[in-house]
Formats: sequence, structure tokens, C-alpha cells
Amino acid sequence: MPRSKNPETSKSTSTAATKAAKAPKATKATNGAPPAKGDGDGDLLQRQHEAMQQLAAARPFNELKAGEHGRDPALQPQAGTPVEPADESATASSVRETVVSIKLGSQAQPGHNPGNESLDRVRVDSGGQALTTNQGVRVADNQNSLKAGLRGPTLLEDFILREKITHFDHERIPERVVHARGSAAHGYFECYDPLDQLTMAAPFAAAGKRTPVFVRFSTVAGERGSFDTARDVRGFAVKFYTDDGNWDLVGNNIPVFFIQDAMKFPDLVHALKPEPHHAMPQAASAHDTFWDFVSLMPESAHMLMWVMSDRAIPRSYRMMQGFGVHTFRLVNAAGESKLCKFHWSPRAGTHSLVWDEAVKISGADPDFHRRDLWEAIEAGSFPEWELGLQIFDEEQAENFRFDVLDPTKIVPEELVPLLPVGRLVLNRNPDNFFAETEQVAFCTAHIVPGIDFTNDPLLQGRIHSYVDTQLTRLGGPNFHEIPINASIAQVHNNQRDGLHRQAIHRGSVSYEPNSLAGGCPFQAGRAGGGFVSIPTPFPATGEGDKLRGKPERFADHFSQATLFWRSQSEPEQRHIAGAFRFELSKVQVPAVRERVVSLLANVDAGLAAAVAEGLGFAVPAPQPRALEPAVESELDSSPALSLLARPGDGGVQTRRVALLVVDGADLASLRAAQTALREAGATPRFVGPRIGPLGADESMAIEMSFEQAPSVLWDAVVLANDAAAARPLSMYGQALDFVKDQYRHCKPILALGGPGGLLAAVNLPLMLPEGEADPGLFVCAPPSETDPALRTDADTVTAFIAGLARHRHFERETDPPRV
Ligand code: HDE
Repeated sequence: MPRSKNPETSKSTSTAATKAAKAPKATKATNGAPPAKGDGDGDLLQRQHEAMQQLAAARPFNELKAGEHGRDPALQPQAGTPVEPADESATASSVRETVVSIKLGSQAQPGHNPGNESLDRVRVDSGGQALTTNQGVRVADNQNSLKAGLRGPTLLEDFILREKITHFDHERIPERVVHARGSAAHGYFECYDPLDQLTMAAPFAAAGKRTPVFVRFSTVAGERGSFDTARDVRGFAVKFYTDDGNWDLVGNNIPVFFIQDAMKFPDLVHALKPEPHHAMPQAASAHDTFWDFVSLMPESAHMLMWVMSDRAIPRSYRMMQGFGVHTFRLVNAAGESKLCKFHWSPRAGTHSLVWDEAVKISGADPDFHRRDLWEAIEAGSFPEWELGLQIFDEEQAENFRFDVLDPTKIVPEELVPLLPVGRLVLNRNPDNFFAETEQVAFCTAHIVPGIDFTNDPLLQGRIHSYVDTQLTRLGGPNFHEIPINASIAQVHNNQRDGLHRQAIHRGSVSYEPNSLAGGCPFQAGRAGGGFVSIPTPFPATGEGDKLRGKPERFADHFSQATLFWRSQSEPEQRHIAGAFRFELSKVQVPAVRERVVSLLANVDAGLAAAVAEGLGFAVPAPQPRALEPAVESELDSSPALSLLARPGDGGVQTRRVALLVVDGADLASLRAAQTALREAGATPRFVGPRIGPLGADESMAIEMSFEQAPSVLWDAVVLANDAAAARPLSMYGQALDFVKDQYRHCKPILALGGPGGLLAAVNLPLMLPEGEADPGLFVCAPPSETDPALRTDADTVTAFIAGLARHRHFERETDPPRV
């Protein structure tokens, strides 16, 4: 779909025009300025809010869930059911998306990813243009750096020089660990006849159908700058840009491989590559480590025959065969599959060099194959191959004397002849070697509906390796957005972010299932052309078939949620209801709030009611369950699930206790409490209005100030609540807040010096609502001049330490809080 390049000067596309008509009062601004105040701002937001509510309400529960369990749904995945928003602002990132500028363009085109448009979107031509920096600033002088005087040092300020040099410094990327040296070209694959009996793969859908391809040939061992005519296997990698996504057939010019299992690939490559101590020899297998390894790996014998044959010194890329090597599967629309081997046969025939030639060419023209490919295409002699398939079934495969999962074996053409199905033509050289040939990322995991894997253990390892290697080579998980790697099929998913992300996704939703984006992008299901793996059986494990699905009993979603709820103590239940209430009060779309409560109604009616009540609506009907009748847990409740079931060893080690003090406080009782806490293993600290010495006693000091150490950082508080301290402390709002928060958070409080003072200043209730004593509140009797022993009130301090060990005293908790 063409995109409007400049919304101010170019004509809108029809889609954009429809959108503009529907869009809420489009605000024209040439500079991206927001609309003036009073320009219907409130209306836009209100309208968006209502549209979101409407969209969310259209999906009161996940209607696909019940159909996710068991074998049949696993083989026939359902399609999602997208809901179209009544107003497009419902799925917008911002109601300001109607603001346009030369930079912003207009809005996203509905359901469209321009990243999948042709390479024209990134092709650059600089004819008639002045030189600029990467920021588009014209460069006046491209010959000289900025200096302090003609003969002076270059200035750090020279951003033009620095940008140019910095970019240059980072021009190289890691070369491919194997197949580093390669050449590529664009072209097409043309299908002879529809193959729908065999496969639904898009390139084989119709006679004469052309699928664009990018093909890269390579040597394996040599580095990026090595010579072309080394004795080596040649890579033959084809990227089909199909209507259903990219299919990469990453093959070689030899139909077998050295090893049978991916586990041995790093060993093979380490043995083959230049030896690690002196980095020799370049692009050659003629050295000790390679032959040491292969001579201990008898399964490489077959491949060695091919590699020592003239196949390993081809005359031209245009004159060599290509092979998929592994046995693959073709799958038709009915889900029936056949085993398949892929063969590319060159129109120009298979021709090779002789060794002496290969050696001399490597000196005379190290780019021999690269040049040959380039020049043939430039001259209009387009290289061409015919694709032939060997098709066979499991029964035939069983009767071969070799295993078709063994990549060191061919299926002789005499046993299964080639079925010619189409031709590959390379008719255009890349515009830029780096952007295309170097950055192309082939990957055996890139298959499309109609193609599937077999259990060939070499293939299985490759499925992982090729994506993985691009993370380092191309610098992150977004290499699929590099233009040469982008499919022509539209890409829509919820993957986001990562280095060098190009796509700017519209809206707030990047997950599925969702209702806030109308359920989009939705799962395609089988009927919608989604990829479904062939359910090949795993007889050896007795686990059944390879499929994406869930066992039936996974459909019970609620029995243990209910068990958990029932096993909680009263305060824990209160906290759960409070947590739901808080979270949902932050949710802006009422339909989402109600949907959550309808989910909770399946867990516990009381919980649902408590949450709904706090949010101001009636409990909705419970959501339909995926499994009826509801499963009852084996237990009514499991006490082990309550946090209270594990009170710990009863100690107070490391608990932080604030001793709230002020100058003039009764230091003797404070010191006694401090000593007792320390001895019990707690961490007492003096907290007061300001840091510094406490009275005349130099051994005691305020260690932390109110502003530095508020209540929430402490597990408990000891108050200097004697007559001398309580009054001045009550003058500090922070001290009052401190006491209130300790109380409200149900932490133990010890008041030294009596119940009045600070406790009275915050109206702290000494009793629980029902009239019992507060088990977390400890008050020492007022100090008595006549009986100094009373000062420490050792029993109360001991009781406080026991209270500290209990951590919280939820008996005190009320809704609303009393303080
Ligand atoms: Fe590759 N191979 N390979 N390979 N291979 C790579 O992918 C790997 C194997 C082949 O032009 C790497 O992007 C493992 C067989 C070609 O860009 C890497 C195993 C066959 C190309 C990788 C194999 C191939 C590669 C290096 C054993 C023939 C070049 C950089 C389990 C059927 C593609 C990259 C291009 C490239 C891994 C075996 C062909 C590291 C782990 C067998 C044509 O991912």
C-alpha cells in the first residue's frame, strides 16, 4: 500500500482519507504543535475512553479458553475473533495521533506494516544532493578538520569530523563463523504446476507463480576476504519471500554432511578452521586438526569423498547443484505429509575446475566466483536452476537400508527420481554488498505452512543456531527488520523493543489475549492459514504426538485459587481483597474491572463481593468456566498456604527498631530498652529531630533524623514518652506521623513513660474496637523517683520484644483505619 510521503503536500491514500473522515476532529499543525486549549481536548479523551470501554465490554471473557484443551484443539487451533473498534481512537497510543507534520507523516494505516513494503522504501540515491552529516546538516568543507589556527590542533568541537570517523570506526560487523565468504543475487522462483496435492507452501500454489528470492553462495572455511576457489563445500542458501512469510532453504552444493548430530558441529568447525595457535591455514582443510578429527569420525567418510571430488572446486556458482541435505516434510492443506529432499540442478550443467587451475586462480583472481556471478547477471545471462523434489513416504523410508534422518546419506535418484517443480532465476545484483549480502540472515527455522522439519538431529540443532548467531552478528533481536531480511508478508505481533527497533507500534497493547485492541493481532488458527506443526508421533517416549496443546485437566483454572483463598487468615483475606480493590481502582476501563470481578466470582463469592463493593458496582455473573462442572479441590483448606503458618524461630534478629527521642528524654529507660533489644539481636537506633548528642550523656546520640528515617523503614518503635520528652516530641509533625504509621501498619509500639504524651497526641486507641487490650501496644508505667527499678520496666520491654517477634498485630487493623 503506498504511503503518503508528505501529508501536507501529497494526496492522501484512500485509506488515509477514510481515516481522516472518521478521525476525531483532525488537528492540522505543520510543526507538530498540540491543538490549542479549548479545542475539544476533553471531548477527545472522553470519546477515547468510551470507545475503549465499548471494545473491552465486547469481550466479557476469553471465549477461546474452553477450546484450548485436549488433542483435537491442539491439531485444529482456533482463530481469534477480532472486534473492530467503533471509534479508531480506542486503539490509539494517544488522542493526539491526528497531529501531522513532515516528520510525523499521518497516522498508522489500519492493519498495515510499511516495514514489509518493497526495498524501495530504503533505497537511496544521492544524485544532485549536497553532502550532509547523518543529522542532515549540510557539510561545507569535507576536506579539512576544524583547527585552532591553520597549523593548530584539531578541536574536540568538530562534530562533523567526529561523526565521520566514529561511523567509520564501527563499519565492520562480526563475520559469519562459517560461510563468511559469499556472494549473492536477487531473483525469483517460478512454479511449473500447482503442487497442492503435496504441499500448501505458497511458492508452489500455481503454475507460473513467481516468488521473489535472494540467494547467497559461499565457501565454508575461509574468512570474509579469502579466495573463492578453495577446495571446500559451497553454501547454497535461498531465501524465498513467500506470501506466507519467509522460507529459507539453507543448503549446500553437496547433498550430505560430515556429521550426524548438531552436538558435533562446533568440534567439526574448530577442527576445520585455521588452527588456533597460529591461525593457519586460511580457507583450507589440508591441515592436521581437520584430518585428525575426521579420521576419528567415520561417519564423515561419505562427505569426504564428495569434498575430495571436483565438486569442491566448482567452475562457477552457476554450474553447481544445490541440496537441502536434510529430509524435510511437505504438508498439504488436509494435513497429510510426505518426506522430501530438495535438489537444485543448474541449467548450465555441473562443471568444475581442475586443482591446478583452482590454485592458480586463487592468485590470479581471488574473486573468481564472485566476479563470474556478477558479470553473468550484468550481461543478462541469468543463472538458472531447476528445483527437483524427491518425494517418498515413511513406509518407503523404512525399506531403505539407510536412515533418512541421517544427514550423511543421500536418497539415490535411482531409488526416488526427481520431480521437477520449478525454476530459480537470478536476474539482479544487489545494490549494496553490505546492506544485502552481508546483512542477510538465513535461518533453517524460517519455514512456512506446507513445509515442516523431520527429526534429523543435525537439522534440529540448526533450527536453534541460525537465529542465535544473528544476535551477535547483526546486533540484537530485531534483525528481521533489516530490509533484506524483512518478509513481504505483513508482520504483526507483540514483540517489542530491543536494540535498533524500527517499527513504531500504535496503541497500548502488546499482549494477547486482549480486549483493548479488539483482540488484535489475533491468532490465525489453522483455518486462518496459521502454521501448525505436523503431529509426528513420538513412539519411543510414549508421550504421544508433537503438538501444541494442553492436557484436559489444565482446564481447571479455579479450584486451587479457591483453596488458596480459603486457606488465608482473616487479615490475609482482607489484604487480598484490598489489593484487588487498589489495583482495579487504577484500571480506567470499567469493563476490564468488571471482567476481573467476574473471574473472581469463580474463586469466591465473598471475595468478589468485597472487591465489587469497594469499586462501586454489583458483582457480575461468574465467567463461564473452561471445565464444567467445577473441580473441587481435595482439601477445604491448606493451612500451610497461610503466611502465618511459618512464624519463624521467634527471634528478632536484624529487626530494625526506632527509639524516638528528643533532648531531655529519660535516658535511663531508653538505654535499658536499647540494651535489651541489642541483646535479643534486634537493631535499635535513636531517631530524633536532628542528628547529634543526646543531652549531657556523650555515649548516647541521635543517629538518624526524622526526614532521613521515616516510620516505614522500621519494624517497631520505642517512644520516649516520659513527661520531659513527650511534649517536645509532639511538636514535630514527623513524630506524630511516625506514631500513626506504626500503628496503622500494625507494628509493635512501646511507650516508655506512660500512655499519654505522644499516644494521646495522635488519639491512638489503647484498646481494640471490641474492648480487648491491643496485643501490639506496650506501655511502661510512669517513672518513679522513689522506685528506680520501675524505670526500666523490664517485663514490658520483654513483652515488647516478644511482640516484635510476631512482626505485625493485625488484630488492630480496621477498615477504615482508626488512626
Ligand atoms: Fe550452517 N551455519 N550449520 N550448515 N550454514 C551457518 O549461520 C550450523 C549446516 C549453511 O549464506 C551460520 O548466519 C550448525 C549444514 C549455509 O548466510 C551458523 C550446523 C548445512 C550457511 C550455522 C550447520 C549448512 C550456513 C553461520 C549443524 C547444509 C550460510 C552464520 C547443526 C545443509 C548462509 C549464519 C548464508 C551458516 C550453523 C550445518 C549450510 C553458525 C549449528 C548441514 C549455506 O548459524
